[in-house]
Formats: sequence, C-alpha cells, structure tokens
Amino acid sequence: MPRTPISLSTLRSAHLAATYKGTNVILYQGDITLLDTHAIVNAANNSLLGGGGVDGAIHRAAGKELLRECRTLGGCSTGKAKSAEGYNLFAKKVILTAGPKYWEFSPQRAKELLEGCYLESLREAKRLGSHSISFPCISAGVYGYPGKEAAKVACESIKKFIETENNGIIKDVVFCVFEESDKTYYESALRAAFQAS
Ligand code: AR6
Repeated sequence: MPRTPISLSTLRSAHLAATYKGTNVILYQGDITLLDTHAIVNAANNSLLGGGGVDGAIHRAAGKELLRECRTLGGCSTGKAKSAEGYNLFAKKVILTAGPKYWEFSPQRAKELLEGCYLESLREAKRLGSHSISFPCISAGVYGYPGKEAAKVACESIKKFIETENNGIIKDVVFCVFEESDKTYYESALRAAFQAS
C-alpha cells in the first residue's frame, strides 16, 4: 500500500499546540515514519543497530541502508545523539538517541539522561540545519519511563532549548505520540509548559 506523508503544513494547521518564541510546538498521534519533517528522532538503543517498537518501525520504513550507515556510527551513549540519512523515509535525516532504561538509574539521573536525549537531538538537528523535527516518546515504551513524567521532561527540555540555544533555527517541533494515554499526558504537559508562560 502506498504510504502517504503527513506534511508540515497539515501538522501546523491541524495539530498545533503552541507557538513559543517563534517555534511551533505540535502534538500528533500516529506513526512517526509518515511525518514529513526534515528530521525524525529514533528512540534507539546503545548499539544503534535496530530493535523493536519505534526503532523497528523506523528501520523498516527507511530500508536496509539505514542499518548499513548505523553500523558505521560506533553506537551511542545513553542521553547522547547521532544522525544518519533518512533513505526511504519522508524525513531527510534520522537522529538516533539512546534513552535511559528507567530501572537502571535513580529517578533524578534518569531524568537528566532523558533531558539529554531531547537536548542532544535538538543540538544535532540544529547542526544539520533541520528546521523541523519530530520526536517519539523516548524511553516511555519498553525502557519503562513513566509516561506522565516522560511527557513533562520532553516539554520542559524543548522549552529550555528554545529559550537558550535555538536562535530561531528550529521552527517546528512535533511530539509524535502513539498511545492514547501519552496523548493525554502531553496535552497536560504542553499546557503547563507553554500556555502558562
Ligand atoms: N511511531 C511513533 N511512536 C511509536 C511507534 C511509531 N511507529 N511505534 C511505537 N511507538 P519504544 P523505548 C511509541 O519501546 O522505550 C527498541 O527495541 C511507543 O508507543 O519503541 O525508548 C530500541 O531498540 C512508545 O510510546 O522505545 C530499544 O532497545 C514510544 O514509541 C528500546 O526499544 C517508545 O517506545 C527503546 O525503548
């Protein structure tokens, strides 16, 4: 079946949650592999060699060349990010980050590492000249980060980046949730982070 991209204009017009200091913050529920943002972020593991969940979906949609390139990247530390081409995806770039396994760290350390995933991914996007980027709910699947807390960290990290480092480069940030529960958590976290300011 042909895959139809979700364009940036659709994301902006139908799914805009907030505009903060000139950056659109968008909440979309569905498959991240269909999003036509310049970059999409993959919730990968330290090996960067593929897995299940959103990682599996991104590798399936991108094709074998993504795995070939990932083999040359030398893995990724938890809380850091690397990048690769988008291959058969609509996105031009894939930013690969490794979230914390929630059970391996204290809650405070897990939070710092998850914040690192968002900030380092945004830094990589900025370095690549990406004006638009989509994030899945990093660590909130098999890595066990509580969804409500993960949504708060995601929104607060993006806000911090916009305030301190963005310099107007990234114009659209999409939070791509999959589960209904995550949609609810993000609606509330977005309100707290962006509509109260
Ligand atoms: N589009 C958007 N979100 C999705 C999609 C999709 N196509 N599929 C799943 N999700 P997870 P993690 C959501 O487990 O917790 C992999 O095996 C899902 O509902 O994919 O960071 C890696 O290789 C959840 O909200 O990532 C690692 O070993 C979110 O994506 C490990 O899983 C993240 O769930 C990483 O675990």
